[in-house]
Amino acid sequence: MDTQVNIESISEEIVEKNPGEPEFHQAVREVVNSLGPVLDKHPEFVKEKIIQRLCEPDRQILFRVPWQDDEGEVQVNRGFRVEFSNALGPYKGGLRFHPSVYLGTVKFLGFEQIFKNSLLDLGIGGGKGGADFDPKGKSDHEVMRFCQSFMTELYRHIGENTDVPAGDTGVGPREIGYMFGQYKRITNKYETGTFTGKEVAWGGSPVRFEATGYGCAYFVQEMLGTFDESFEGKTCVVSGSGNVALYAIEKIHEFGGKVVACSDSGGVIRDDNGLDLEKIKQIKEVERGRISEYTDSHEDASYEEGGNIWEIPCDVALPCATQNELQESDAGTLIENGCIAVAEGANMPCSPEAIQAFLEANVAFGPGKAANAGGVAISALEMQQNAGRQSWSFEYTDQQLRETMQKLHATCRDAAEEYGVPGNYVSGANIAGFIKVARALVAQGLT
Ligand code: NDP
Ligand code: 2IT
Repeated sequence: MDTQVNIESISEEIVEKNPGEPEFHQAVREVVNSLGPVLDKHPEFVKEKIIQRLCEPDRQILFRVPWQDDEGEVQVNRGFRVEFSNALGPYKGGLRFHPSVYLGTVKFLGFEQIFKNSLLDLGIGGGKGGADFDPKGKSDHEVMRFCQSFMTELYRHIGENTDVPAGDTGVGPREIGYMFGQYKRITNKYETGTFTGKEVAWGGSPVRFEATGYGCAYFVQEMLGTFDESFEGKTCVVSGSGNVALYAIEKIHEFGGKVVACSDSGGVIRDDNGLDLEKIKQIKEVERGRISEYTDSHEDASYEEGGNIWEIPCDVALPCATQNELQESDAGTLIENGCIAVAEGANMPCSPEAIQAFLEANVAFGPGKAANAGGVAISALEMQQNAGRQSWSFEYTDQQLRETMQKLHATCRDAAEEYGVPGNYVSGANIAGFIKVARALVAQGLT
C-alpha cells in the first residue's frame, strides 16, 4: 500500500466531511501527516480505520444558553461540548468562553486533546467545550447567570467517570465555581471529580492554576538541556497575558531568564528591564484590566497598540495566547533574530508553515500537545486527589508536574528517534499520542 497516497486521501475525506472548519482541518492534517511511518509498521491501524474513527467525535452536543444581563435584557448564546474519544478514560478537556468560539474551534481543541491526554499516561480521554460568550466587561453576576444556564443543560452529559470539564480561555476558577455550584444544586451531589480547576479550598489541586505555564517552562528547560543550554540569562518573549502566559513568565524568571514582552488582544508591552510580573498580575487577575495600563506605573516600558510581539529580538519565544497567532513571516523574523527555542503554551498558536520554518532552521520546537500538557496533567492529578479524598502540598504537586513534563519530553524525543525523525517533537508527540489510543481502539473492538 502507498502510505503517502493513503494519508492524503484520508485527510481530504475528513476535510470534505467537515466543511467550514479550517482549524479542525489544520489540527487533523498536523497529526495525520506525522503518521506515515506508524501506518507502515501497523497495517492493523489502517484496516481498522483508526484515523477516520478518531476524526469523528463520539458525540457533539450543541445547545442554547439563554440568560439575562444586568439590564434585564434576554441574551442567547450557543454552548458546545464535543466528546471526542474515551478510549483511554473519561472525556477530559477544558471549556472556552470567547466570542469567536464555534463548532470548528471546539473540534480542533477536542481533537488535539485526545493525543495530549494520551501522551500523559494518566487515564483520560479527550473532549472540549465552550460557548460564544464574551466574559469581558461582564459583571460577576452576569457571568454567574451565564454559567448557571450553561450548566443547566451540560450537567446531564458530564460526571466524574463520564466527562470532566475544566478551564481554558475565558474560564478560570470563578467560572468553574459557578458551574460547580449549579451542578451540585441540580444533581444534589458533592461530586468534586466532575470538574477540575476548582479552588484549592473546595477540592481543587495546588498548582493547577500555575500548571500550564510552569509546565511549558519545564518542557522548554528540558529541550534546552539537550544542547547544554538553559533559561539562565536568556531573553524571552511570551505572548498573551492570561493564565498560561503569566505562570510561564513566573517560572522563566525563577529559572533566571528575563521576559521582556507580553501582550493581549489590544497590543504589546515591552520592558527591557524584565517584566514586573506582580504588577501584571494585579492588572490582569485582580482588576481584570488591560495590559496597556502597565506603562502608567512603568515609565521605561512601552505599549504598542496592535504591535507584533514576534518582532522583539529574543532567545526563546512562547506563544501563549491563541490559535494561529504566529505565522510563517513571524517565524522568519524570530529565526533571523537568533531565537533558539519556541514552545506552544497555547493550543495551535503556530501556523503549519511557521512550524516547518522552525524545524528547517533547527530551532528547538515544542508542540502544544506536549508543551502545554502540564495543565491537564495536574487536572488528572486533581481527579486522583478527589477520588482518594486527598489534598497534596504545593511542593509535592509541583514536583509531580516537573517529573511529568520531563517524562513527556523523553516520550516525544524517543518516539521521534524510533520513527526516524530525531529532534522533531511534533512528530514524536503525534506518534506517541496516536499509538496508545490506536492500540486501545483495536483492543476494545469496533465502537
Ligand atoms: P486566558 O483567557 O487566561 O488568557 C488568554 C490570553 O490570550 C489573554 O491575554 C487574551 O487577551 C489573549 N488572547 C485571546 N484571544 C486572543 C486573540 N484572538 N488575539 C490576541 N490575543 C488573544 O486563557 P489561557 O491563558 O487559559 O489560554 C491561552 C491559550 O492556552 C489557549 O490557546 C488555551 O487553549 C491554551 N491552554 C490553556 C490551558 C489552561 O489550563 N488554561 C491548558 C492548555 C492550553 P485578551 O484579554 O485581550 O482577550
Ligand atoms: O487545553 C488544555 O489542555 C486545557 N485547557 C486544560 C484541560 C483540562 O482538562 O485541564
